[in-house]
Amino acid sequence: MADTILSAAAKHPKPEDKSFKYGTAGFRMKANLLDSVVFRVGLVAALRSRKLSGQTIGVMITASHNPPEDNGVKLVDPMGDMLEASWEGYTTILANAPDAEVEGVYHKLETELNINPESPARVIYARDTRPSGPTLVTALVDGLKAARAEYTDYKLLTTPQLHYLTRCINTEGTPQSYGVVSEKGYYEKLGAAFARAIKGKKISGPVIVDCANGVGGPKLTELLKYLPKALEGGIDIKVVNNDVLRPESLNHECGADFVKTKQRAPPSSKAGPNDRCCSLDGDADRLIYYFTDPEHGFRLLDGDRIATLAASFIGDLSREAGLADELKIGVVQTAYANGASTKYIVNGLGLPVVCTPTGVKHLHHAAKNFDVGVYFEANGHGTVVFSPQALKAFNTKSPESPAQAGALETLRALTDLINQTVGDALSDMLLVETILAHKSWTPREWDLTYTDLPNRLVRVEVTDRYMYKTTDAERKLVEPAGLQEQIDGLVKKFKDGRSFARASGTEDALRVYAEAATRAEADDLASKVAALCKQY
Ligand code: 16G
Ligand code: MG
Repeated sequence: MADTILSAAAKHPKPEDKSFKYGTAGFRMKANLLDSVVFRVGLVAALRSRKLSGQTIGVMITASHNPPEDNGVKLVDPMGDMLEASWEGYTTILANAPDAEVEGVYHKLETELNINPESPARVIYARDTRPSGPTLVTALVDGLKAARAEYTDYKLLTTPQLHYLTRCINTEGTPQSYGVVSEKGYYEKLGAAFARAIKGKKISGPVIVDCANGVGGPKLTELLKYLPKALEGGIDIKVVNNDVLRPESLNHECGADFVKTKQRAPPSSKAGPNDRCCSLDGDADRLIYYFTDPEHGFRLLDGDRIATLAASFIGDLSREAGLADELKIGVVQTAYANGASTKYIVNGLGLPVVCTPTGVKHLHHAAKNFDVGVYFEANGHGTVVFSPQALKAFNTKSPESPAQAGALETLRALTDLINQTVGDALSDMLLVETILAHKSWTPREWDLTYTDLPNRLVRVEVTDRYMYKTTDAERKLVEPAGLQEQIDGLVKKFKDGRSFARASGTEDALRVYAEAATRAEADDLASKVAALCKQY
């Protein structure tokens, strides 16, 4: 078997002078540079599965909100979590080995990690709609074959669907079973849970869903078949930007990242005043809501808003269910969360907030320390995770009144509706729709819960982004020495000022975020901090 890896690696040569790093989004770059990387990810997936005695590992080929010519690849652990951190390092090592050494490095990892080469290796994979996907799948399969893994091709899926399936496979037939192992099983689970969650409530008007011309479009269209229809007291979903036949349209002037960073609706939007709109990103793991207020113009309801909405709803339900004292509910955010949202959660909702570094794995991990852990990045990626104790309480508490029974049933429905493996735009959208229906809120009423501080995010080109090292969940720089003191000095001059700088984990740049009492001050603070950082 040994020379199989050697000869297969030769068919997928590594571009010379190129080094790769498994970062917050796995490997992501121009698709034509990824062939060798994806091949080697196939090898790592097999090793990881063998290390875990044949539990199934997921591989997703996607570049999310990046332009169509990019692609990416990431690994999913058995419970649907992001790949364990130490394995990011092993994956990076294998990705950077010269072609002739791949086999040696593979066996070295096998020995060092104490992996039995005779253990079974099982892998499932899927991809988004990018034209480069099928070729990269070929490279992946060559890697899986060379490592003698069993594999299943799930073809086109959203990223969260692959996370869901990975967990389903690994829990099948156990008390922790997460659902039927099929794409249809996913739709049936969400559809049934949504029907239960909105029972007796009315969803007002349609919701317009911008699918970024990505894989979310066909998948949402499929999901619709499993949802209660508007005429039967269900939901009226209008799917837009659902063109997966013109690859160049993917994420082009539409999608969650466009809406969040440009702070405006996609130019193609035909939504009228107060129409409820939302956007997914290219692999449907981010969700952003918005509407146009006739008086105040475009209004963004981002990940912070979804987190506060979910936390307030689940907090209320737990109280109604008589479980408030038993369950620890908390919210996890990053430094990008608007200061007004943090204040609202702590002072308005009376819930604790934890801040972690950027990247889903950090938030997810911290959320697990609560019984109900609500986590969202401001960019719209997030979900809610429930502890075994919370699930047990929802399922076993005997209600003392019809109101308590109702609250418990809604909580149980939510645990099925919410994708607990990872942020899932389709599931999150049904969650938001459920909550708005329960509260009888329009987007405007949702928007009025608190007022965002004006903020600005700028991308700064620097010679070496690795020079900038942070602490305190990326809110403070420790290197270069002296820079943080200067930023602090600037921030003090602005009312409600806050600013931080951190190196991007996905591109060669520094990001500077600033917020302040007025738009002009936020812009001014951001550009001053950016200029300061550039000097170093
Ligand atoms: C990745 C992360 C996302 C984060 C973003 C930050 C995952 C699955 N995705 O897309 O959560 O917000 O990176 O990018 O963790 P940046 O480091 O370039 O600012
Ligand atoms: Mg994404």
